[in-house]
Amino acid sequence: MSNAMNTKSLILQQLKNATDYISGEEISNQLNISRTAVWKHIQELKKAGYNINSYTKKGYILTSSPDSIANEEITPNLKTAQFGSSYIYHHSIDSTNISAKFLAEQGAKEGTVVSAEEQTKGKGRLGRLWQSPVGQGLYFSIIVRPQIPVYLAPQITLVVASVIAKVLNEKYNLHAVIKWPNDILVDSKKLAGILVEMSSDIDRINYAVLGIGINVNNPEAAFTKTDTKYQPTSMFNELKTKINRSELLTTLLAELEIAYHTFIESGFNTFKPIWESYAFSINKQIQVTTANQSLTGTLTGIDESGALLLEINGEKHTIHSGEIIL
Ligand code: BT5
Repeated sequence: MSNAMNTKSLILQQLKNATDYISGEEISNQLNISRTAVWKHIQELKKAGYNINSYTKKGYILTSSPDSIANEEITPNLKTAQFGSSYIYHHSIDSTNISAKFLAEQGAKEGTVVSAEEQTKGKGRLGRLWQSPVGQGLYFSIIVRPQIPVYLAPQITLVVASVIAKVLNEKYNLHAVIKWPNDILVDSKKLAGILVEMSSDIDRINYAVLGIGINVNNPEAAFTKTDTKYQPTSMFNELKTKINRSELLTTLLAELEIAYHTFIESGFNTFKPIWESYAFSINKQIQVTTANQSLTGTLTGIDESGALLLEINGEKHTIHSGEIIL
């Protein structure tokens, strides 16, 4: 965080903690900056959407904060040691995954998070697009450097999916399920997607970028129905109430950090039952398309590597990559 950002954040914290007006003089004394500097930072906060009333004799009072995931709203509220300790926020960006990959190549530390209010080229799998309208969803990417065998990398997507499903169910009361491998659905509609991208040698992962997109406060009309396969939904659509995105993001970062460390230390076995407990259509008939065929059978679970297990006429099939058709 730059010094200017730090000071702005500190002023904001003072305003948030104050129960009444706080004078410019008091802020300037506490932070050891001039009153003009205080005034300038206040103007910047106002521009960023904070409503701050000022009276010459009394000072400043914060009357409302924007629903923002800028540093000022995230950094002071982080409950993590690593995830988000370097937090790079953009108002608008092509894709947080593209940016995170670039930073990872430059040596960015594990746990670096890139987020944005809007993505102009949000990425899905296989060159698909992720709609990322400004200020409505969460779009963020976490850089990790897992020391695990390359063939186990697909498990990372499943760990992330388990965490998102758990948080949505337990903290937000949403009946969210995981559609293998990377979709989070509510009521058969897509609420969130995960895109894990990685760089590796034959025997070693250099880094992985965990890209997460969640529809949070999008009104239904916000989605362009580009693809009829997926009916989108948002937390707001389902719960009929606005969600505080910064709180959701800091909660997810905390839960993801714990899960990631458990996964690295103890392996996927801890997550397999959690994943299966949230799995969409478990023990039901599903149709799966892979690169060269379409299969119909009963989804019985996943194996240790994270591959999908499908039973067709009593025979077990293992599917490493593909898509479940709704
Ligand atoms: C995904 O791909 O679901 C992965 C999405 C990952 C997005 C995050 S946002 C932060 C990070 N930075 C990025 O650039 N990406 C990641 P896939 O399974 O391929 O699904 C893509 C399909 O979902 C599209 O073809 C549409 O049908 C549908 N879709 C697109 N935008 C959507 C949205 N906002 N909500 C629901 N469905 C959507």
